[in-house]
Amino acid sequence: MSSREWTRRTFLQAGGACGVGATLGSALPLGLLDAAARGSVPQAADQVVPTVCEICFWKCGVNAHVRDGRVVALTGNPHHPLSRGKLCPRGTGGLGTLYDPDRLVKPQIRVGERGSEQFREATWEEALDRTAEGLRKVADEHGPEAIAMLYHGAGGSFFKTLMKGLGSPNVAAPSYAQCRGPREVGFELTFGEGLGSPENLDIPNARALALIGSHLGENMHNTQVQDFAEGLGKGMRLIVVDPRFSVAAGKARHWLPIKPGTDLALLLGWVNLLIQEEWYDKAFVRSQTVGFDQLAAEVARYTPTAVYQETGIRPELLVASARELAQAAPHALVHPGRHVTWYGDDAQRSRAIALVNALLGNWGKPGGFYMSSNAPLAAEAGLPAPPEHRPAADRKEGEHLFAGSTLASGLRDATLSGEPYPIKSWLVYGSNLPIVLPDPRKTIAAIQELDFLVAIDILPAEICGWADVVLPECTYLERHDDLMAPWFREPFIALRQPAVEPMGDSKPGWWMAKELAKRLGLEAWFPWEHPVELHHDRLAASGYGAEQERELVRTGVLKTEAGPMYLPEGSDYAYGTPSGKIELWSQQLADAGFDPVPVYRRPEMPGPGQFRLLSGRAPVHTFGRTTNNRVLLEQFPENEVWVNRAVAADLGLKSGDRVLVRNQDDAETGPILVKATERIRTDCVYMVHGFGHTSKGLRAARGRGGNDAALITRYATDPLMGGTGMNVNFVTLEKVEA
Ligand code: MGD
Ligand code: SF4
Repeated sequence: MSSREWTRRTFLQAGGACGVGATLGSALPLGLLDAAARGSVPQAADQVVPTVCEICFWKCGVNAHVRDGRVVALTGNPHHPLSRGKLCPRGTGGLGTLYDPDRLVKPQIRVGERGSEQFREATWEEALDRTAEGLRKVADEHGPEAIAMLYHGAGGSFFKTLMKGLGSPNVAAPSYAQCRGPREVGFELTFGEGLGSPENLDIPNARALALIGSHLGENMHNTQVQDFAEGLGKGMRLIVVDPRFSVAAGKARHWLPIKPGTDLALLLGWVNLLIQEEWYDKAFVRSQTVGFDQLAAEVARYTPTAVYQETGIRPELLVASARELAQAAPHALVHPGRHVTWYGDDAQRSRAIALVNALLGNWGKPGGFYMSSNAPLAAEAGLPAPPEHRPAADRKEGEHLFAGSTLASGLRDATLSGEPYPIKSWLVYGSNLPIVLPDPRKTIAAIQELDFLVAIDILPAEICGWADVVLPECTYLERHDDLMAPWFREPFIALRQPAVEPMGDSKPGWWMAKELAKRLGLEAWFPWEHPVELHHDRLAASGYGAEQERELVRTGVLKTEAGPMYLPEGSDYAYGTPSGKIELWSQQLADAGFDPVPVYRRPEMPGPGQFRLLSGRAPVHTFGRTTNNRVLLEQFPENEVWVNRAVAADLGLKSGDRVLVRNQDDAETGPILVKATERIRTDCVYMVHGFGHTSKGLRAARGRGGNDAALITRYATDPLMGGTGMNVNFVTLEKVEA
């Protein structure tokens, strides 16, 4: 028996190999007990299949309860370190995605104009042939680098392999330049490493936590919200800096209702106070950092009074909040945030957050940044050497020097300009680009420059309406993806495996990528018949045996031994910076012509009658991905525009009215409901992102609420790394008469 036959049989015996829900003897009572305790699932389900959630990108372990070939409930996998037996409301509502009546279930080929959303159904054979032909033609005429892949989600890994085989480096996810990229850069420049996902924050043991616009609880990352609740339960003191009285602010000891755009001034004010009052951790700073004297000199001008003039935060509140952090140090944290692309100074603002944390001396300490570990997992072996290729087209030489990943917005811009070289085809996997990238007008113009666009999606999202070919993927509950082994405080490997058969003629991404590879002469990049063989090979090469493989299939998780979470007192940590220390003053930045210590520069402020547009999350939705999910829509049917109550009264508006929101470039969205509230400053308005869809196929989401992305026609590019700050648009409101 070959190792491949053995693998397949092992997986089949343990269950879940081929798209059929598995009968999991030992997982059944565990899953049911857990769920029954929460009273949320039927008392008797036929099968429980442990797999990995994809309603957002946190990747919790989910147990799918299957009866008669249908998933009837989703519960948190108690074995999985990220869910610990619980899901967030979005994860529980994943059934609304699985059984969405608007799902794509047949391949489609465009028949009308691009963007007209007119398609005919096609066979897989025809759709794949057409896709391979489109890609091949572009590669032949312009070189393989003229094919770009824009993606979001774990299933993208198989298409990334395809891109490697083709010889294109132009692969990007918007989660970098449109989300947490600036934060990674700010921390890399200061501590020599980024924070990744999940971030290594020891929130349960923090005695003080400051949130800079991170609206934990509305922004729902399961483990982090559990940690947050645990920390608060243990008496953690909370400081919330937000122009809006968020749910988290309701639990805070100090709410700092900051003027939007001025956080960097506030952070530098905290740095200055920690130094001037000698509240910083002197021993830590002496042994672990360089550049303290230069930092102290640079920040001396950010006095409480100067900071007040910019931020509107009263000096005594600035001092009290800094003292709160200092008193709890080193068990105190300033949360680094996640979606930090706000004003174009985002990498420097993140660096300022890193500086406050450095002065609190919390690196490697309980209640600070813990040391993550990950389970050993070998990369796929035996693949051919990738072809030589040109550098990525996302930026020009010498531009955005500190970017650590390819910029999705940069690939869009290269498509539009043809510089540094033409991009002529997009392979889009699970990313609704007209809503995800700032300035949708540019995105549509770039699409018009393409010779070929293929979209791989589960729903007829807006991007599909612009595609030449649409390939329907089955959902995360119907497919295998590659193994996952994230860095976390408890290292583990997790398996995504199907609970039920794919709906209609939808197919897993791995199958599509492999079929395309065959047509493109790249079979050598997919040397397996089924991903379980890939899983087995990677596990075997990492030293895991048959019993561990079975455990992974049976419980969805394989845990390994964790390294120490904290650094021993006095230990010599080798920071990944050029100096090997935490860099309070950055030579790297100075050499590149940037501020070695962040400098606050006042951003443009809204004019008379205008409001700055801010956006955020709701606990039951993930961007625009869930706003067609009828289960979740029952809980949060549409977004509202938050307006300060006094301002609303001046404008003749009250809660429940509908308005059109128009920006400085005359872009418009709505009608959207008004929420008149004291919980927001007078100079800004706020809406939850992800609503206001226009695609005809999204029958539940279409025309519901307002689309903040339509109003983001202006953005500020981060000079260090190319992130796109989006909170730079100003809007007015116009009442729509009923
Ligand atoms: P934002 O969405 O930008 O980022 O989560 P966050 O890190 O929280 O947060 C917006 C908050 O910032 C709002 O409260 C807003 O009022 C405030 N804000 C806006 N401008 C300013 C300012 O100038 N200064 C300050 N101090 N505050 C400001 C993002 C995170 O959420 C990410 S990246 C993902 S991928 C997940 N997505 C997601 C989801 O889609 N749905 C739900 N429910 N949860 C999610 N969690 C994750
Ligand atoms: Fe799923 Fe919620 Fe976890 Fe995201 S945070 S993976 S939606 S359960």
